[in-house]
Amino acid sequence: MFEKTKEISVLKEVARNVRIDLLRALHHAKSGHTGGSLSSVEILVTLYFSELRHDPTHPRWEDRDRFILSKGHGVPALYSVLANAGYFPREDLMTLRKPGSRLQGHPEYDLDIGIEATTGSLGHGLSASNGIALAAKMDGKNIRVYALLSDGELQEGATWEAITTSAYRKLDNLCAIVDRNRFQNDGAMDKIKDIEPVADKWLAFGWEVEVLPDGHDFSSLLGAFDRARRTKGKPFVIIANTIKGKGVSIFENQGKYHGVAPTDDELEIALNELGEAA
Ligand SMILES: Cc1ncc(C[n+]2csc(CCOP(=O)(O)OP(=O)(O)O)c2C)c(N)n1
Repeated sequence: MFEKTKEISVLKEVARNVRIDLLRALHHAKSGHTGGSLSSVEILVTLYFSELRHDPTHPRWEDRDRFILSKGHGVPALYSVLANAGYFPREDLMTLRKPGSRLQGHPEYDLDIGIEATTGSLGHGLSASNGIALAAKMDGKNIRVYALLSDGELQEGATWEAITTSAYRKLDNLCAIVDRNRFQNDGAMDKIKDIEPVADKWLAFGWEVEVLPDGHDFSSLLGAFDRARRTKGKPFVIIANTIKGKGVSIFENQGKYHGVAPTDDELEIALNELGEAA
C-alpha cells in the first residue's frame, strides 16, 4: 500500500521490488530498455514515495505535482514505480509492449495511470515541463514540476533551448534531474560526444546546480530535492551520477544492455542478485 516516507530502509525495499517488477516485465515483453531503466530507479522511487505531492487514488487531482519522463525509453522503471505506488495493478506490468496495453515501450499521455506526457522522442521533455511550470505560475497554483532527463539528451540543441527558457522565466517551481549514467545508445558518451563540464554549463545557463556523486543514494537524493524545493528565483537541476544497469552485476556499465531485455538465464541471475527466487 502506498505511503510516503523518508525511511531509507523502506525506500530501499521499494527500489528492490521496482527492479524485480521491471525486469520481469521486460523479460516477458522480450524487448525494451533495461540499462537506462535500472539507472533511474532510486530517482523515481524518491520522487514518488517521498517528494511528489500526488495521490495514486486520485490521479487527476488538479493540484498534484507533475512528473515528466523526458527520457521516455526508460519507462519500464516509471511503470513499475507507478504500479508499486498503486496507480494500477502490478500484474498489468506483464502487458508491457503488448498490443492493446496501456503500457507501451514509450509512455503515452494517460492521466489515469499517472502518465503526464507522451515522450520517447528525446529532447522534448524539458520544454513540456517549462510550459506546465509556467502555466502553474500564471494560474497562481502551488504546483511543482519535475523532469527526468538522460545525459544523452544534453547532446540535443532543443534541450539547451529549454534550459535557457526555464532560467529566463525564473521557474523556481521546476526541478530537472539528469540521470548521468555516462552511456548513450551506442556506448560510452566520452567515446562518442561527451557533455562535460556539464554542471558548469547548467550554472552558466542560470540554474541552481547540485551534483550527486551517487545518484542511487537515497539520503543524498532526499537532501537535494529538499534544497530544490527551498530554492527561489531560479530553476534547480540535480545531476545524479548513476550506473547504467544498476543493481544487476551483469548489466552494470554494459552498453549492450541499453536496448535489450533480459534472457531467461539473465533474469534468473538478476532475480537471485536481487534476493528473489526466479
Ligand atoms: C530524438 C530521438 N533520437 C533518437 C532516439 C533513439 N534513442 C533511444 S534511447 C537513445 C539514447 C540513449 O542514451 P541516453 O539518452 O543517455 O539514455 P540512457 O542512457 O539514460 O538510457 C536514443 C538515441 C530517440 N528516442 N529520440
